[in-house]
Amino acid sequence: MRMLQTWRWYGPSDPVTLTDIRQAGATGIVTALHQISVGEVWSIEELEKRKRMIEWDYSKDKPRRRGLKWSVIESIPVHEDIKLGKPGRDKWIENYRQSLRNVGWVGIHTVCYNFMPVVDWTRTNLEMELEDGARALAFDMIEFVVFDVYMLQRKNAEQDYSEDLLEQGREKFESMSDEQRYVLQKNIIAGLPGGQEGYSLEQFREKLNTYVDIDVTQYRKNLAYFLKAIIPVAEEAGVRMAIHPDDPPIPLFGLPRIVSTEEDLAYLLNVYDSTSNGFTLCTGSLGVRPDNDLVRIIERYGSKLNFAHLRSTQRDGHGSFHETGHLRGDVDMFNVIAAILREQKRRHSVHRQDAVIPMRADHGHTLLDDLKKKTNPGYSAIGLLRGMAELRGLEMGIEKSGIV
Ligand code: DNO
Repeated sequence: MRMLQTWRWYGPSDPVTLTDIRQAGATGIVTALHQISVGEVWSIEELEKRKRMIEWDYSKDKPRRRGLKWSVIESIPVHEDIKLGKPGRDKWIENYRQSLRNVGWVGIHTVCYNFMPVVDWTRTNLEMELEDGARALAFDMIEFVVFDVYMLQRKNAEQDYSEDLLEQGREKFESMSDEQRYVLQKNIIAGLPGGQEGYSLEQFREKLNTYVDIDVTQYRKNLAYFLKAIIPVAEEAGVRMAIHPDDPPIPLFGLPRIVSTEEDLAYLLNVYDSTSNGFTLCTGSLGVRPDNDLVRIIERYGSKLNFAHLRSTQRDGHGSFHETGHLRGDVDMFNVIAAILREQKRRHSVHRQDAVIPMRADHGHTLLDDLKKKTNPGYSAIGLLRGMAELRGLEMGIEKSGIV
């Protein structure tokens, strides 16, 4: 039994069309109603409208099925008041619950979301040049220090870094032109596709300030409160939640990060034990930490693995990494896929309805023709097509070899 091949589509403004996606061989669509502001209810009307757009082609005389299904929502964003544990959070939680009921009603069963404070996924470089001329997303620790300590000048930021890093950051900062500094700032806080909206430096400082009194323990409590309120509704609606790990899985800007390690997963999955309270196995996020053993995570928590983002990174050993080919780098993709297929088999044997796990190739390189086009960083068609093709080939090989 193979995984369900999905593809993230950013909606009608995505330069990658639904036809492109179909031709790439995916059958599941992963998308969100990006036009709805954070916290508002996703109505049945809006959901159905988008679902029709995805699943039916109206361009000919007669509507035809496209052969695509809206199978995963990524993401329904969580309102900051919920993350901050503010007194007003119950109103936003009620909205979230209503959105989940509506999502289940229209027949979508998987919802990916995250609980990262202030910043969603974070990179310092969106077009790192690889030796073959393709471009990749990268996180450079020294550049991050440049931004945090010398540009943002966050209070007490120096305490978070070694003397050595601070020194390298200072040298780098001094060598950078205004334009380079501007690009760095933009990459880090102007918002990446599908993530939180962007901030100016001033707005960003204010946002960070709202978290000064929230440590990891408090932040975990805020997540637990949210889960206890939404998971029973998700269960009833037939929706499986899939929390996305912190990307990268380390503390940033002194903010609490609570979905970075196996221990973090154990905590949150335990808060409310249900297959509706699951996680997204993002191998590229979790895989940045050498202490995250991905295969062990699948073996231990596989019953709650509700969605897979497959990609790999290459660490430099000093806190920096870049996104490498899907079958290269630090992620042992062979054993990861084998472990997922084993989990599928196990589910099948106990007659679980969700025996087929949706997966998508995550973040491709920018290459070939796409280098000349305007694309969403990490989500250009050709790079993802390459990643997806490699992954499905590997999956087929593993399956046919009979080792699973
Ligand atoms: C980046 C994505 C994240 C992810 C959200 C889920 O490419 O993996 O933006 O969609 O964190 O809520």
